Amino acid sequence: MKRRGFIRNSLLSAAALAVGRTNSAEAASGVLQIPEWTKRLGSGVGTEAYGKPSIFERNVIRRFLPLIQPTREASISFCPLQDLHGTITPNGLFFERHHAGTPKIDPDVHLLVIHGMVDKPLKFTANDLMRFPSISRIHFVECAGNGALEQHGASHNALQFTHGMLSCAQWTGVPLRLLLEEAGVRNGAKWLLSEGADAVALARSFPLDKAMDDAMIAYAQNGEQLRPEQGYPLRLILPGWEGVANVKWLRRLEVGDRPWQTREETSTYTDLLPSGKARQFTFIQEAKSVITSPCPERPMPGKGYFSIEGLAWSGEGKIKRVDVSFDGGRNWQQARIKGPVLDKALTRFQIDWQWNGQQALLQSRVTDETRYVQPSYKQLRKVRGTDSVYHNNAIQTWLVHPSGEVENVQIG
Ligand SMILES: Nc1nc2c(c(=O)[nH]1)N[C@H]1C(S)=C(S)[C@@H](COP(=O)(O)O)O[C@H]1N2
Ligand SMILES: [Mo]
Repeated sequence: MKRRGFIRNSLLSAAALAVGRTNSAEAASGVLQIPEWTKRLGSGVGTEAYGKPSIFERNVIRRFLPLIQPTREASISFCPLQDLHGTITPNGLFFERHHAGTPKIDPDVHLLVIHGMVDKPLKFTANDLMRFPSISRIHFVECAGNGALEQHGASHNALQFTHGMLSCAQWTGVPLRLLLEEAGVRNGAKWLLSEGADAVALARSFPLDKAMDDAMIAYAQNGEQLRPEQGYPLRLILPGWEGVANVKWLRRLEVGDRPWQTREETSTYTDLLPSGKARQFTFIQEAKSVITSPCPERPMPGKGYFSIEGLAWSGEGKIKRVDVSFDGGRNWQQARIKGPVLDKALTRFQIDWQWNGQQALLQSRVTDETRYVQPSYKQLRKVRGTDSVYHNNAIQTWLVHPSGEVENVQIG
């Protein structure tokens, strides 16, 4: 009831004039002018062989950090989460993380080989894999380094840079379990090595259990073949696991009985703890959430009713609830979940806000189906110390100024 009241007072009178009666030209006169584009024919159909967004959306783009400009060897581009709706990332805006550039791979030449502790080594082209029964699943990919720059205090005043190494797509491919059953995994096998065909031959070890659970070899992303940046023609998807485990341009899966201790699981992607020991094989991206509107790039448009929106996700499974605080974590209110709620996928939440124009500290906190609760920075640092780079899933605070501007801050 309360919410309907806000909307009626602040929005409906204007909306009724602009929308409700536009079928009557008379009622609309004075509001609706006849613009140029109504006076002449539009351009024909098919003028764009591959469609692009409206030119008015030309600022909705991936961005690079000023301090980490792309080189031919390595690059990180960030997804414009502040401009997106729903939970699927358009393919052209999916964040990118490359350790050796984007290889241009001929799908008819590229092979995926499965070998090691198997009865029958196998090789496939992408076309071979398309003969198998496929599955399509919506999953996020988040770099373990998402939020790394925030580990020592608020550093970037932009959602795109604090959280943009995160995207979500519907992946289509073949369950890895099917291929391993075909190859026949030998007794004693416990681990797999996945290797990419890029110039670093990026390689990572992962347990056989994950391979037999929900791992997939993807060849498509949101209905079209994978983009080159996302691993065309074949990519490993380990749902809910740190980005680097999702090896792109996949060319080799070796079955073995122990991890390989590659560079990307020893000198990088390990978390140094206060004890001086490092956590290793921290695969799961634990539950995390963030308010995407308002945010630094999307300031408050003024006092009055505003529907706060955000994203929540968990590498452990489905999210269960999201709470929002307006006062820096002292009081919490449960947000509405905007379904569908999918396993290891981005999920949206909303909460009504009647902003009185005063300073506020907005936070969101997700709880997942395992009852894990997203930690505050204080809680995270208590466990991890201050030398960790990866796996920052702490609660984000946005300071809303009376001017409507929104600032990235860390409190407590
Ligand atoms: N072969 C290969 N696979 C790779 C990488 C790479 O550089 N080479 N980068 C990894 C890292 S660190 C991340 S975060 C994800 C990024 O996936 P995306 O570029 O599709 O967003 O891919 C992973 N897979
Ligand atoms: Mo990553």
